[in-house]
Amino acid sequence: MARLEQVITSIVDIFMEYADDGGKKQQLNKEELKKLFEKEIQSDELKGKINTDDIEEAMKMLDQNHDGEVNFREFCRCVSALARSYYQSKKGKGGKKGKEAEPQ
Ligand SMILES: [Ca+2]
Repeated sequence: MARLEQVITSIVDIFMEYADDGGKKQQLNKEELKKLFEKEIQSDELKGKINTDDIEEAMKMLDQNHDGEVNFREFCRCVSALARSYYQSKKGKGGKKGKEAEPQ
């Protein structure tokens, strides 16, 4: 499978695996979200972006429709936010400052 396809199917598979773990299906509750972050995010760089110690806070940020759980749409938002912040940090590190003056 091509790399991007792997990523896309992984996002879906990971969500479904943890969402169906227990409780309501197709939704991540607090315990499932915590387990997912702990097991599926290992690098310090990305770990630093999510406060896994304070899952209440993480849930509050991700739970856009305030039903107390994270649905697939909310999970995707989280993944893309992580990707964006990883991109920003990578770009900042290797990039030549001054050459690309991008408005924030
Ligand atoms: Ca929700």
